[in-house]
Amino acid sequence: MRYRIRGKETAVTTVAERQVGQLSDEDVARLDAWWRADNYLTIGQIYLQANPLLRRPLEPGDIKPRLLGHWGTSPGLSFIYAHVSRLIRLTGQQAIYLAGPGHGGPALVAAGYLEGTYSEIYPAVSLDEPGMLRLFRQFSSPGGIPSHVSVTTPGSIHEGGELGYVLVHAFGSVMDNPDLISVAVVGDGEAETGPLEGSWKGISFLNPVHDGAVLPILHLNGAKIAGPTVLGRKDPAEVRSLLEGHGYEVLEVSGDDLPGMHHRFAATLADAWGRIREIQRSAREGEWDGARPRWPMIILRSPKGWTGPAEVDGVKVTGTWRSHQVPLSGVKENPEHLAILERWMRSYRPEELFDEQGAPVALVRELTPEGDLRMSASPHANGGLITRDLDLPDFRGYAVDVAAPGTQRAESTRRLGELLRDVYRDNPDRFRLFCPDETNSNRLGAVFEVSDRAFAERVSAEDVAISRDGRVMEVLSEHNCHGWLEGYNLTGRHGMFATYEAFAMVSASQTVQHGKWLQEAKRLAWRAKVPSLNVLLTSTAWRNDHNGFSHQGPGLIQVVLTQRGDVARVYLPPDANCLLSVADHCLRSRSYINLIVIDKQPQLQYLDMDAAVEHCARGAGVWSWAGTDDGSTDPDIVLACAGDIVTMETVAAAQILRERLPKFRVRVVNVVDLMTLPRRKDHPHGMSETLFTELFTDTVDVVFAFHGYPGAIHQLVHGRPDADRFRVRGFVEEGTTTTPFDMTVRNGVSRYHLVMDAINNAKRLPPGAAELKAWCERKLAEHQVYVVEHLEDMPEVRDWSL
Ligand SMILES: Cc1ncc(C[n+]2csc(CCOP(=O)(O)OP(=O)(O)O)c2C)c(N)n1
Repeated sequence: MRYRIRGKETAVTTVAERQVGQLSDEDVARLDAWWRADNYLTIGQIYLQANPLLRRPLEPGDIKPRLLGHWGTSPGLSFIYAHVSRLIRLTGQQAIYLAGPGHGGPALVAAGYLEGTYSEIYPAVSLDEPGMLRLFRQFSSPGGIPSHVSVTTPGSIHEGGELGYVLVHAFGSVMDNPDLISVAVVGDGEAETGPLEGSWKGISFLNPVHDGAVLPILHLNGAKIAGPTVLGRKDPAEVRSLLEGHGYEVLEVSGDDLPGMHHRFAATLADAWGRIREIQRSAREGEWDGARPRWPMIILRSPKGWTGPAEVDGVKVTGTWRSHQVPLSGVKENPEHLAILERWMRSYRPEELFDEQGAPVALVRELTPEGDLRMSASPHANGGLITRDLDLPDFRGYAVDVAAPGTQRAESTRRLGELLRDVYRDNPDRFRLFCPDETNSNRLGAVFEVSDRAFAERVSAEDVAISRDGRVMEVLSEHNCHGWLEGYNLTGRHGMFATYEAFAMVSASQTVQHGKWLQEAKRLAWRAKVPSLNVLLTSTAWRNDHNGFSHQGPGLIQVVLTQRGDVARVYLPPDANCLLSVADHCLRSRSYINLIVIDKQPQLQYLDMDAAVEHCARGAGVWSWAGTDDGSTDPDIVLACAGDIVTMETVAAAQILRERLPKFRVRVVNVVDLMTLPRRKDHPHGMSETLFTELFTDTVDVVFAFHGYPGAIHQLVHGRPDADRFRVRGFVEEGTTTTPFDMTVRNGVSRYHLVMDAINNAKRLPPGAAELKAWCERKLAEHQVYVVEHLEDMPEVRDWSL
């Protein structure tokens, strides 16, 4: 095997590499036995509810009533697994396995079972005949396990249900994880997805010194559910150039002949592993010239449904899309299909693989690595076990001095950037910021004082704060950012994904899928809690000065608040000190999705640090300094707000009412933690009935100014006393490139709209209310004329403060 080291071609073959690459007859026998055992268990899971070891001929009653699962991808997944296990056994390499086509779940469940991990975690699924039967019966069945490589599968950090994310998870898992190799099997159907196509670029951000390595294995079995795949039908030379163009050293294995495939795959895997080790060794020993290494990857061309029934009812199955799910249907009713199934299962010779008790025989077990090196038992895949808390500075040290509420402006996210800079500095091995090219734009650029952007491609003289040693992750792909952070979190490390609010919807599906993962993980005692997925949305709908409508979309809030209360949190800090308090809380939390929404522009500051900490701890509170309500009786109206810009409008509206209708009693309530609004039985953060009444009363009308879509608040206060009295204003899809205040006007959430709403909804109106309404209407008309003429907001609005 040949490597490029310091520009020279060198032949290096280590002893270990030779061992991995060459198979003796015994090696082939072990690999073949393990693979047969895994395939047998895979088929058993899909089909059988009795007679697991075929001790007697199959009968219709042995067959499950509903045949669910996916066979086609499974033999390829287990073939690779067997070879990687052998490599681990020989070399002690730490590795985890990510199955892109996660629908091959039974193959990975079978692997964990053969490795003994499954029974260690789920003792009822023991390594004997009754345990095997449980393994079969639980698969895809009510009360059992799902058909994918899901949270219940030991060794998994990747479900592979929603296709496209295997490489992003794999790359995230190896960042700051120098000893780990993540083997990532990419389905050729999966390779057609946008996220996957964009994720080959992971190597352009990998550092061979402080990061581990990803070994992508593109599994070209040629078919998807119902047809051919693009890469499967492309000229192989084109596929090769595509991947070489991404910077990979492409190694190929192709065929279905046995044992030839074992020999060729073992040699190729050894080659790939040797190349990875050599890249790492040379970089870690100071011999690296700094150029982006050509990391190896493997293309495996093997038939879909390999070793399954070649034909069924005269139609070709193996090697075609027909083997994707359950290649034999109607087995209970169709004696011919039952006979094919029996022949198929017996072709693996189960009597050679499992002993009298039903446990795997020595030949099968001999492939299994020791203890934690088993991929199904790797602590990397149960990252909460090895996670270390962040060393966090005192967030109070970054506070904005607030002498009086609403009198001075500051860029809140800039303070957060300073906090994150010090988190980077103090946690060089376990914290990263992920951002689609907007760290500076989001005012988080202080992090560059201690870390560059990571970049493994060529750097030129004009580039700033970017180097191969950097650890700030900037790639113009929300999918990569989100997925890398998930992989980083699930292997025990901490981070934050900061993105423009509107484009968080690009990766919203990942947010949803990760929420499902966290939710399921919480049901499993053996899955230790992992650092939370922190998402910071800045550059929000309300202040997208030069961007306009495409950049105005608060949809992710809507997405996250429909997730289950055990995992979802939404915070809308109104100013810098609240942001710092919320961020500190989120960085300490475990196994949540924390959504934080705050704008990056200079904005009014309201609370000093002590008040902010108290306010954020409660999640919502009365801002008595903003209203005219002394708390002795119910106010005439409650002006509530959640979100920075609408909070300013609310405080301004309260001021107008205070000055122009001094007898009108207004209470201002600010909500930071959106999830305090639901009833406690609907969300664990839900505030008590008493507190809700203290803030919102039981009967007074509430004019609620919300950062996002108004329906969200109605959804959240559902079931609260007289929920109909909430009159919510928020973003109603009125957007364009315009002035900041005009955005609030267009969406009907300006201070003038709020004042009119207050007047329209209060049960008791003092004299002068009608005149004030008319004044507001005049102000709005004045605004319309002014902005068109002057191209900016009226000074009384633009420079407004308390
Ligand atoms: C994003 C997404 N779209 C569609 C599907 C439905 N789906 C499940 S499996 C599959 C085909 C996958 O083909 P491939 O990745 O080649 O896997 P394999 O052939 O190895 O089964 C599709 C389209 C999905 N799971 N995820």
